[in-house]
Amino acid sequence: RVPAKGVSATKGVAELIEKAEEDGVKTAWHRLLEQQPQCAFGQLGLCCRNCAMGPCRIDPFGSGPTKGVCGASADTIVARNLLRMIAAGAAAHSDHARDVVEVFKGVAEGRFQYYRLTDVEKLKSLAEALGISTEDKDEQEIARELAEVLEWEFGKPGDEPLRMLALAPKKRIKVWEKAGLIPRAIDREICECMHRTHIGVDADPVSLLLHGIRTSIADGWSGSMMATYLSDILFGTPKPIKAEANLGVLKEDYVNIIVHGHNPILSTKIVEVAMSEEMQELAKKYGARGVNVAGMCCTGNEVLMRLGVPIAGNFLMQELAVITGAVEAIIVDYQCIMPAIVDVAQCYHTKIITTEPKAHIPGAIHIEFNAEKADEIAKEIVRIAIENYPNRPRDRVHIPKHKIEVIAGFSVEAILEALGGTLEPLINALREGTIKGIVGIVGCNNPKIRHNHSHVTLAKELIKRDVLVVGTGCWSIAAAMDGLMSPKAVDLAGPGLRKVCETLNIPPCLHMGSCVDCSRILIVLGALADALGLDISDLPVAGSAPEWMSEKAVSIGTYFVASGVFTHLGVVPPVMGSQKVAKILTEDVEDIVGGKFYVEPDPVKAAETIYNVIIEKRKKLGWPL
Ligand code: NFS
Repeated sequence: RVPAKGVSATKGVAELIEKAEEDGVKTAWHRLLEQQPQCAFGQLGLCCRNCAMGPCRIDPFGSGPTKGVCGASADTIVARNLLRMIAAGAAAHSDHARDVVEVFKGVAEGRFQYYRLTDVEKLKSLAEALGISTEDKDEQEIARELAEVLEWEFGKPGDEPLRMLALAPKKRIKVWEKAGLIPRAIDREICECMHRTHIGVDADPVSLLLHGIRTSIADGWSGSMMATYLSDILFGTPKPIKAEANLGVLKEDYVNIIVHGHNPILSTKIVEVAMSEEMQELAKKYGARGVNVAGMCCTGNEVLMRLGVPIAGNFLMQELAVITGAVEAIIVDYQCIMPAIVDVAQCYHTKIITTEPKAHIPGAIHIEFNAEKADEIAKEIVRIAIENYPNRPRDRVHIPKHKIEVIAGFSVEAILEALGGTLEPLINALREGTIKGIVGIVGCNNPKIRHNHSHVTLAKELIKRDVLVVGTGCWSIAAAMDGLMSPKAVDLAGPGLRKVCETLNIPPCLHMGSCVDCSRILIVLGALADALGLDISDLPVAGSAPEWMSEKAVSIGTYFVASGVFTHLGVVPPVMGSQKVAKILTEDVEDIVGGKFYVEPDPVKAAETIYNVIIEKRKKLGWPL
């Protein structure tokens, strides 16, 4: 049994874990218990299965083998494994971006009638930033030219830098140039990760890790950045919007549909179609009062930020949503979708519907989505959910009561607007010390640590020290469910931050979007640095992924570091098998890029250290402490 009361800081989670046990259902927490003890070689990063002479393991205590069959040392193996994690993470973000580019291109060419260019201003500003003239051109024409440039980001030949790097601050580019870290093409860097880590190629941990940094820059400043920009252009740039968070957003007498995954191309359509008169009426025919759509994980963030769709939970809550017994369908695209939801769904009536050619789950219903027929397909999917309503096992339904108000939608543009159109008020507040610094908290959940506890504790510890917290992903959902994104949360902020929040009418924790929207944080940092004539590494800022688990989070953490940010990880990464690699990541890398990793599982201690780093940076700038 899982000690339900202790596993989560979020209301409603414990009661559903207890329900799972009563219903004979296993969750990630149960499966984690079954996995104990987990392999120590794997945890240390000391296991190599990159060729068939292995698998090889290095003895961390030095009494067994110190080299793999090919002669690879612990340092080589650990660095190679980390590089592959970065490659996978960058691939996930960037392949998502590629899908958005394809739809964007289709819209530009007039092929996709169900999507349109919503934020034309953003379209023009991105085009201009990339050197595409917009004069005397209509929006379709600009979009076509932009699509072509962005398509080439993935596989362009030659050694020219990525075009999207035009959005990075000049001072950063200099740092990267000096260290030979400028990425050339997204797919190329990812491909090179795989090449370098093949048997008998790169054995030097330094050169392996530097290429990891280069690959992560391609993710943050191009792949993820593109996904954010184009999603804004297609669906609108988020503005502050009120909604609700936590499983209590599910409704007893409505057809409940959850959109889960990452890409707004699918989820936005599902929301639009489900909310249509036609579908609401259809739901009534099946005995429900209507259709209710809620989000989960990062695509939940996408539709929360733009449409105010309530968010039901973050990564570790996907199975719990099914366990409520009140969800007719979970509609997924890709990433962070546990295959387990299909197993759990077998004990209830929930239909799991996969939609992506590259993400099938055995036992799910697969209905392939395509942008050309978006509305027809979305209707077919929503209909399946509605028709499933009469199958709800009424005697086994339990929706926790908890839900809470959240203000989301803080895109860079929205933040600027709250500030009155310029960064000046924020810069002044930072300079004077009303706000001591800014920390971006991002990333997943991990059942190895108490669900959402580190997310909310770190945030609370920071805002009480007058540090403005912004963030994305599962962190932002955790913060929302804890009330940290409601105006009332100013009560938890220090006096300076409180004053700023009250003047600007913003919460002390700002929801900036999904995981690809970590790129929004980069834009804010770059703009702050430029406005002050500094480099990002000089700013009193930091990053954190307190409960990370995915390879995407490794890529994000690395591009934060690459961008000059002191970056905290709350879960120990699998690198401790090599002192050398651990030292490079937590010390030496700072001399090259100005940022470094810092690992601390305790969120209170982490907050202290992060705060001290911010104070150190303020000292160097001569700003009041
Ligand atoms: Ni990002 Fe982690 Fe997944 Fe989103 Fe949540 S688990 S790395 S936060 S949903 S991508």
